[in-house]
Amino acid sequence: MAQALHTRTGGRILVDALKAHSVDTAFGVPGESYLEVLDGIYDAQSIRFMTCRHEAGAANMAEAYGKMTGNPGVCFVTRGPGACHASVGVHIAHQDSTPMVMFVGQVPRPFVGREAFQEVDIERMFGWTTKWAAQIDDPARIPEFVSRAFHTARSGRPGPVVLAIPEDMQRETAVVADVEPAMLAPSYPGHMEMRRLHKLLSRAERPLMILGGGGWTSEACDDLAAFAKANHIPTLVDFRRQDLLNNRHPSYAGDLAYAKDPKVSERLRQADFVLAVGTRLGDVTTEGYTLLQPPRPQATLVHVYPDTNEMGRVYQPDLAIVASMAEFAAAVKTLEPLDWMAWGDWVKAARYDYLETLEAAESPGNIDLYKVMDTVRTRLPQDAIITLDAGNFSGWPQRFYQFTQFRTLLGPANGAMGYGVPAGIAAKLVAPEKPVVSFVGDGGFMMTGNELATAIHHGIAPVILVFNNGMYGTIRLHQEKRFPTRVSGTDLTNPDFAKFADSFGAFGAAIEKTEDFAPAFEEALTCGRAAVLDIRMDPEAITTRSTLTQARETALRAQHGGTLPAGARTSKPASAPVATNSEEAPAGAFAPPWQSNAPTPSTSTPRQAPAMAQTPEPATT
Ligand SMILES: Cc1ncc(C[n+]2csc(CCOP(=O)(O)OP(=O)(O)O)c2C)c(N)n1
Ligand SMILES: [Mg+2]
Repeated sequence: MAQALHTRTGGRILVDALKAHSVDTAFGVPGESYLEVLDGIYDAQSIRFMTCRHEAGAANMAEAYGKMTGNPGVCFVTRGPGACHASVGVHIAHQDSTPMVMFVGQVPRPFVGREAFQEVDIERMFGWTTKWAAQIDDPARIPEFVSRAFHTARSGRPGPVVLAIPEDMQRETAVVADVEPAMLAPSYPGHMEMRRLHKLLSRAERPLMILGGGGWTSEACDDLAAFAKANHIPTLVDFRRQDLLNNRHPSYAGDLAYAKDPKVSERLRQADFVLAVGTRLGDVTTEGYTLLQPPRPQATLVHVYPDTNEMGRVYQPDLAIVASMAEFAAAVKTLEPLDWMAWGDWVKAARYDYLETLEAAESPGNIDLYKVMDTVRTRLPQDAIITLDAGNFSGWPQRFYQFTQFRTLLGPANGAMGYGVPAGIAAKLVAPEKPVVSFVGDGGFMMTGNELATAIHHGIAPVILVFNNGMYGTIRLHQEKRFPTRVSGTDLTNPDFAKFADSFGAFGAAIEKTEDFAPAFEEALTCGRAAVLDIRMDPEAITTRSTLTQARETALRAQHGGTLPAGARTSKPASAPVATNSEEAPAGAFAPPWQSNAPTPSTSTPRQAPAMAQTPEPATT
């Protein structure tokens, strides 16, 4: 397209390049290192700048935007400190294969390499976690760099790109034309490969499909659902990818998450044919590379992935198909359906086992978390969006919420705490007409809960459910398994989250018992502003399958030849610091901190002080 060329500053050229790529939102925390860009955005009617309160929040929102839309989420941060804060979002985008483009205001070009004020070497810092990290030194090349960034972020295996933009480069002027938006270059599976896939599948007795990774489209999910249905193939999904196949589909057989149903693990071990689509067959998926043996798995492996570099990285496939998700799914859907009677019982059992996991789980204490999940599941429409933080609480939504539509789940597959709240804000920004519910632990909430201010500032209304157990529960559980009764560094003193929310101008309510939840949830969904429900759960409800005490006692038994040592029994919830000797802690010591009869607060619980070891958890509410 012919364009009238005129002189522009680098900042303006960059904003125009973003406009050319239809960028409508940029998340960030301002810095004096990119004033020219902020000034360009001042005039750009089509780009809203979402001012955040911490760069981790901004980068997480940009990542979630990328997951929600399939287009790169754009983030702006300032030099070293901003880039360092934001790096968690880049790591999420990397491990979750999410398109993202982050710009870092950089020291002036003449200072580069002198370790100037706040300087960081962007290329080295982000060398491992990005698909591409570079610095733009010439304003005339901004359109070229932005074009490459958008191509790179979306093509093949999607991922993050980080570009440093020196502040003097942004001020310099150039005469340069804008580029056309980046084109997606899909890769198609070959005809011969599809025939071979058909043949390998026809020989299977216990086939399994695994869906995961990034780069999916709604059509791709529909096409694979049709293929799974026509061939009755039991299908598992990667950790936090349950929205790739309708959980009510007759082939859906569960997710390869942490703390999954052991039958799911067994199913993958038993499979004689695995069709892995989009998944890297990574650490979590394969339970630390044990469910499939590297490099040559016991099952026939067909690996479909959009990047040739991933093929054979850990597992040698029998058939490697380099293809993008939509193109592979469209092709596989057209294969002649196979006679599935050979695996009829296998698929039925897989589905049955999954349905069994939905049956009510026991939840100790005054709040029945199963019932909470039942309320969430029945109250929300199917297009509601769920965002997850990292932590054990996420086992409840991951197990009991049924995802039926694509892009209704945003969760950090890299297990980064602090994701849930920013992701909820980004999701509600992108889809204001849909309910957005964020699940987060008390630990994760205190990492990025400050972004409530961002939600209020921009009028965004996610519902945040804080699973408050007064501890970094996940680590506490690991601790109890490895070092039973020796609680170290995992207990927390929390503010009153309902009042905390209220102080931001959000709706806040404390949930003390099961019956409190449904009316509060209703109000949260309909109040028209951001809402926080502080679910003061029993710390015993450490997973959907076991209590904290059970985990501790199992570990103690293992340490003591199968019997529980005298005085070691801990039958009450154990959120409080637990006796470092094996004597039973006094009864009141295990009361959750918010219970009215909880003992007097103490401000610290030094690890070394034996007298404090039996001190109750500080009351905070
Ligand atoms: C950014 C980050 N820091 C630390 C960890 C290690 N970690 C994993 S889960 C967890 C505890 C989470 O606590 P909380 O959010 O309260 O959830 P809970 O496990 O209690 O349900 C920690 C510290 C992590 N995954 N991410
Ligand atoms: Mg917790």
